[in-house]
Amino acid sequence: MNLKKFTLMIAVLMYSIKIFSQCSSTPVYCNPTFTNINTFNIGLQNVTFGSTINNSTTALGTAPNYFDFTNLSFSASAGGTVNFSITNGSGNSTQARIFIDWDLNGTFGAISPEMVWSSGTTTASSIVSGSFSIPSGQSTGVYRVRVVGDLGGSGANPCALGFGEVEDYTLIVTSSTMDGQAVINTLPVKYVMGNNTIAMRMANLGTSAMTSLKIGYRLNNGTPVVQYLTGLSVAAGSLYTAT
Ligand SMILES: [Ca+2]
Ligand SMILES: [Ca+2]
Repeated sequence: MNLKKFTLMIAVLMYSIKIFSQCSSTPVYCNPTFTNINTFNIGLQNVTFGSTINNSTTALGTAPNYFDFTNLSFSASAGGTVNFSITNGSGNSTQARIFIDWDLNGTFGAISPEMVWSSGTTTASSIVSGSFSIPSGQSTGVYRVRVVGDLGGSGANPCALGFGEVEDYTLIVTSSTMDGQAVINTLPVKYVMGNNTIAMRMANLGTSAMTSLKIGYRLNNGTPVVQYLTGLSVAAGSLYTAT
């Protein structure tokens, strides 16, 4: 049995009839802004990463233009290679780019290394593909990936677009010597009086399947609660959400 342990500390502020909790160790990323929101069919019709992500979506250019798919993940080890493909929107020429926040500072650099790939300008509905490498010294962990599709020549900025769409995904950099995981977030962020159902999203950073979990948490400096989850089958380099 591959036993893994999480410890989650939840800070709680208690008000008269409601309890609010805020707990997040992940960076906060910009919500992209768009100059032109209309049915121009500019954006991303499909995105693939490795063997685990093949996500077909609309690409209308109408609101919403930003999509959080960070519940979808792909994995690779440091020094490894990731294959990907992007299908442009059907309406206009598109420039697509992929960004990864390698240094986990909450921003995407506009140039290499955090802009890991750029398509130049390609025609509507083109399927553009390629690969990028995980830096050889990259730390094991969970990373935000941002895919941007904008009107050809517009620059495909990660935070401010002319047209198009933005989709975020999760990269898990794994290691054979790593047995740990990361708590990515907890849900809900707002608690009510009485029983609350909480969710914890975790990443298996190792290269073997995870079959059980030990989760510990403590509220308001109270007695720690430890819970064991067994019978799991969480593949190496993938996400798991416990509720
Ligand atoms: Ca889309
Ligand atoms: Ca960064």
